[in-house]
Amino acid sequence: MKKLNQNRMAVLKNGGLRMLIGELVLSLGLVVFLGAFVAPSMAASGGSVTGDISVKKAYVPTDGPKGEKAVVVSLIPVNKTDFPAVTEHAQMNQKDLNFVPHVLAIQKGTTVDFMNQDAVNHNVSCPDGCCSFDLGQWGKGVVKSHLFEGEGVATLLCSLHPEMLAYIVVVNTPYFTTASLITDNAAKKQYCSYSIKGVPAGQYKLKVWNAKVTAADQVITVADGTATTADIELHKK
Ligand SMILES: [Cu+2]
Repeated sequence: MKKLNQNRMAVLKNGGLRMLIGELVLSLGLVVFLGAFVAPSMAASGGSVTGDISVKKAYVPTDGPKGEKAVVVSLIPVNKTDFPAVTEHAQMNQKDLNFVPHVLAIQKGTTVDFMNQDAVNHNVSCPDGCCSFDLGQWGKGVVKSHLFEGEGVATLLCSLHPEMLAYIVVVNTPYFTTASLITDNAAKKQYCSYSIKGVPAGQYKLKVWNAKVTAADQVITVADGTATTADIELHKK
């Protein structure tokens, strides 16, 4: 009888252990199964790149519609030059004899719509080698479009109004932002900050564009789920 009980205990112990192992395997399976769905979205979130921008030994006029406060920061992947096609159009309008916005950053392959919102005719043309074009003249409420296939900085002019000027900065990357310089006259400082989120892990060349000042390229490494800091010092061109 005693032996039988001992045997039963052993069976119960073994059975209990088997059940425990079974549950563990099931739980692990569930974790792996769910992980298969969660992991790609976590990986896709990438990292971010942020930094302070400051102007050194130079002054950038930042006031008014033609103020050069825009600083375009772009991250060019070191080992990648092909990106999904851009389907969304960007807008650069003509309003009160100005281009609005004064600086527009776009990914290469973006179509820009130019709407004339003034009562007078406007022209939009670009003399620069990367992206030269002339869209002719058109009146109020009319939109003309242009596809930017070249990389570089397109100076926009209007042949009817010599005072009109704007820039379209065409970058071969989906990872870019436009920061806006603040002028602190009392402290004699010009500065701002920038942030680019959702950047896939990898190595990038950080490039900076402003109409009046420039900065050296930097090579940075982005890791998933981390914020990489890259401060930028702008100086005379
Ligand atoms: Cu015009």
